[in-house]
This record gives sequence, C-alpha cells and structure tokens, in this order.
Amino acid sequence: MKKVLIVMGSDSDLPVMQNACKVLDELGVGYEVRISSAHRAPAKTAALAGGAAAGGFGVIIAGAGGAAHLAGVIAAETILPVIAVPIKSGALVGLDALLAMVQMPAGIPVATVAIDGARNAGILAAQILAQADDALGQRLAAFKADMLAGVEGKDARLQELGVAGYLAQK
Ligand code: RP5
Repeated sequence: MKKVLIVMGSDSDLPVMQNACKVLDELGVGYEVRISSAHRAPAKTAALAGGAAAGGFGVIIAGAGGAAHLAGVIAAETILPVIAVPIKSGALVGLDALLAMVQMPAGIPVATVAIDGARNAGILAAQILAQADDALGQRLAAFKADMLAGVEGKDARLQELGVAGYLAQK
C-alpha cells in the first residue's frame, strides 16, 4: 500500500500535525513525518517532493503557518495530490496561511483543509489512497459508520434525558 508523506515547516507545527498521524494510525495507513521549510530549506523541500512518488508515497500532506508556501512549493515538484494544512500561528492566527494555501495560481492545485485541520487532512489522504486499495476503503466505511453510531447514540440520549438532563450529565 502507498504511504502518506507528511511535511511541516517547523517542529512548532507538530502538536497540530500529529492529528494527521493519529487518524492515519486509526485507519491503518503508513506514513512518514518530515520537517522541511519552503523558505528556510527550499532545496531540501524540493528534493523531498520530487522524490516522493519514487519513494512509495501516494499523497502528500503539507502543514505550515505564516506566509505558508510549503504546500505550493511541494505541489510544484510532484504530480502527487497535495493536501495543505494552514497552521494557526503568529499575528494573523492562521488566516495568512489559509489564504496563501487556498489562493494557488492556476495549474498548481493544493487541497486546503481548515486552519489546524490536520485530522481531516489525514482522512482525505486515506480516501485518496483507498481508490486503489479496497481493504482501506472498507476501513473508511467502518470509520464513517462509527461516526454515525456516535450521532445516533447522542440523539437517543437527548431524547431520553431532555435538554437540561443531557447537559447536566455532559
Ligand atoms: C512556518 O512558520 C512554520 O510552518 C511555522 O508554522 C511557522 C513558525 O515557525 P517557527 O518560527 O516556530 O519555527 O514556516
């Protein structure tokens, strides 16, 4: 099975980006985690991106804050799908990273999730890999079924206890 390459601009991104790792663990998807920066280590970043397909990766997740060019620079060096995670940081608390990642020029797309949305990035990466992996597709279907069961359980409890009772036991 192909793996997910997770790249982040700094170790300060790791507390958020670990949520991609956690959900990939839940889904049984292999991954590698690297620190590289579009601005502080441009050649390293280009080499990581350019070698990813040959290295057995099928999708790349890139997390960065600030003037976040990491996902776009990676996407420029590969035809693998790239998922961007804007990280909440600095004076603009992630809005700068979100806009930099969403507003890519025509021809170099990245799929941008919410600010600090690393868990969704992991799920989306797994969904991409599942297009060529039926067993992973079945695990993703079970994952969705678990979410549905969670909602149904909460709704049943709300109907049983009423609003005040539900909140009192929450
Ligand atoms: C970005 O600048 C990194 O992705 C990080 O989100 C932000 C701050 O980096 P540090 O100064 O904490 O290393 O490149």
